Amino acid sequence: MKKLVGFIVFTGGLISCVTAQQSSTLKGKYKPYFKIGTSVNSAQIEGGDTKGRLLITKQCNTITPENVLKWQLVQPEATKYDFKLPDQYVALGEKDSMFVVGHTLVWHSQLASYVESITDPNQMEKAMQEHIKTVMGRYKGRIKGWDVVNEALNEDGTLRESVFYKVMGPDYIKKAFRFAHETDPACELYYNDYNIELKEKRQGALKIIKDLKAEGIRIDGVGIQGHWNLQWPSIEEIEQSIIDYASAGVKVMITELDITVLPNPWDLKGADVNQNFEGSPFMNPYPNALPDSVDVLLAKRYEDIFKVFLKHQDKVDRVTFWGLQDGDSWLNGWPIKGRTNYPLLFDRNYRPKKAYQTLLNLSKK
Ligand code: 9MR
Repeated sequence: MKKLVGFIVFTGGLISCVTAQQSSTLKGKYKPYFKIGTSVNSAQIEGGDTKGRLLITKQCNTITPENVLKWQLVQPEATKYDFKLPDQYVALGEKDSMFVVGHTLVWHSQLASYVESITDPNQMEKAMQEHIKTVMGRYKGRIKGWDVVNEALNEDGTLRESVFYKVMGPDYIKKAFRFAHETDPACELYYNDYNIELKEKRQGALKIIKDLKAEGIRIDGVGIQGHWNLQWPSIEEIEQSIIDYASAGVKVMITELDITVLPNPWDLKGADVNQNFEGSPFMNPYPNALPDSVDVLLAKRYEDIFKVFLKHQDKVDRVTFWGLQDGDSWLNGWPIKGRTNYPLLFDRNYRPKKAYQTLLNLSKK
């Protein structure tokens, strides 16, 4: 997109106005509209992945830790914390003045085993409070927004029977948000989940937001994870969910965006397809390179998705990709191990793909 920028260049005594490309980076391009981020992994945090580190700094103004702040890693035992990588993560974001996100405080997955064995409601509440106060408290004022509760819903919009739900009942969500707000009153607090752009599950997420607000409990944003594919979900569903969440009074964030280009075994009928297709060329069609035709489809899909984000830029606060380059993506190992997927904007050599160029050149219309 060409945009006349308001500065003047002196060239050999001549004065001329400059028509410039709006920006040569994603964070620059989308700065007027929403933040652009990526999840960061241990190699990027520790510095082993120097190319990755440079690219993150260049392209992003917000980061999310892919794993290092999850309960199992940061507090593996009731009295044992490991803040080595989380400390480095926060410092990495601060060094370049990025908006540093915390992911995630209360989640049934990647949970420490001592929590899984708690059966007494008071003890569970104490464990939750302790975890939130200690982990969130350590980064008070530095981590600017936290995924307080992650993936609390079933696909039909009812509450998942997680260990927190079973032991504490449905109010565990309110308690988690209260503890978080008490710990860092200035911090933004989010509910984060996948498939909550779909109609049924969206009703569940809206209920969580409304119930919190009805009791005056702080919630600032909803995180639509955005683990999508080339056809699904529809742009209409994405758009409607942005509208519905904004109407409920929260900021909309796309928190874990990636687009798989591989066949999905769960779309197939029949049992045990996962095992049957393990290692099969049918399920891993591009082991060496992404065909140009699919690269084009991926770029088009990203374009369609970002058009709707731009259309609702007054409601969308942040778009974070789940991984920087294709080699980093969890989708190489899920739902089938050992595949070669291409869901992101940069290839395995950190080179921008067509989708990147498309997003950089997209005009807001
Ligand atoms: O990308 C993460 C992967 O490295 C972990 O093994 C996995 C464990 O559950 O979690 C992945 O990230 C998840 C995120 O924390 C929450 N939403 C779904 C993401 C993909 O599974």
